[in-house]
Amino acid sequence: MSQYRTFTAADAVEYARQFGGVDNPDSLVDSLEVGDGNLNLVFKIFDTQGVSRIIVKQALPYVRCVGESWPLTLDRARLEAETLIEHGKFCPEHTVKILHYDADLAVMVMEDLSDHAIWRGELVKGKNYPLAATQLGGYLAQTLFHTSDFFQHPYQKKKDVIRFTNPELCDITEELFFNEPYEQHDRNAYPRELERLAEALRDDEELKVAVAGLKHRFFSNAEALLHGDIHSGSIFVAEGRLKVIDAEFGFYGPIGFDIGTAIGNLLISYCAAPGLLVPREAADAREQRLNDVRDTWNSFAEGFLALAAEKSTDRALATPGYAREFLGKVWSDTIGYCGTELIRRTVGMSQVADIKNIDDRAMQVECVRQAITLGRSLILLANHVPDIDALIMRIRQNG
Ligand code: SR1
Ligand code: MG
Repeated sequence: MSQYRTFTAADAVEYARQFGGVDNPDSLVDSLEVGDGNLNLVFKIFDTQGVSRIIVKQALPYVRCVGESWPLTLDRARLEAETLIEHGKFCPEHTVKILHYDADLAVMVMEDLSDHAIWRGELVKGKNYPLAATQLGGYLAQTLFHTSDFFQHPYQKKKDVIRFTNPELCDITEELFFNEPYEQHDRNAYPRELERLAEALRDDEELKVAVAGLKHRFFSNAEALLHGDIHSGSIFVAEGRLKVIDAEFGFYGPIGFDIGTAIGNLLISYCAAPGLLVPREAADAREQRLNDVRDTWNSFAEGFLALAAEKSTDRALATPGYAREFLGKVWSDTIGYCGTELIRRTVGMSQVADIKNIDDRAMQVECVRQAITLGRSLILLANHVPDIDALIMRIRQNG
């Protein structure tokens, strides 16, 4: 019988004392539940000085932002911890450190990152972290290369595809990214002023065929162990530092999904800037976001190619020229998945602070309109944008 119980604040302190690995466990005396994501409980554990020392995170048996009417597997805590541990082997500097996890309690203990801030919140404030995008591209290169067939032994890779099979969390993505925004659905949450634009998505057969292709590859292409939900709310930043958290959507999927999701959130910030900042600051922020998009892709692509040249273990995949050809397909997928992220965050259920924090209603609607039209163009053009310069040009043309 499962020993699962939902933690109270006191349970979280007791658990951190046992499993936090701190020198003086009795100094941990207090906790505060700070989870503001859609799914889980997150406790900060404080010492006698009031300093936050450690994080205890527990999965609930349902989707937190909806309630018990939407049950959700507790196995996501194991999947999250094991994905982060796996990514941490290959990119420790940019992956949050997991100190302990327990699959039965669906709980994990991890390093405290209180000296960092969530990147989305910083983007909303117009704060720039010039190294963050290059670091993010580096994290993507390291984690995606080392868990792929370029590097993994074929037996180990197949075992890991099974270990990281994540049907319930993938089902959320399959619905929220690839179905609901393109149909009438109760969970959609776009502004009523954009009904005609939403209707145009629903009526666009060419667009829906392209989205079907992206969904099909999400179902089938077990290319690498993805983070699976790498948006700016899953990334902590500080001056010169970046740490990725929240990998419960981890599974073996198409590499372009992670890169496209990450870039898509930078472009949501690009679209939202005029609604959040005064004009001069907004113009600067938009240029910074385009630089971030360029740096993320270049850092990923250069990192992946260098790793492929140096460390490919499969004799056929190591053939000179193959990694570059493969990256061409990853590039097209990246643009397509980036488009679906823009649309699902604006038309669909999972709305983000970049848009929600815009006070002026007319401006908010315009920012959403821009994100939707950009998302649609990117999905349709995914196979026809030759390189990063052409992508940046397309984004500028969108307005
Ligand atoms: C029901 S969960 C909605 C969204 O929150 C998570 O962070 C993922 O992005 C998911 O799509
Ligand atoms: Mg998350």
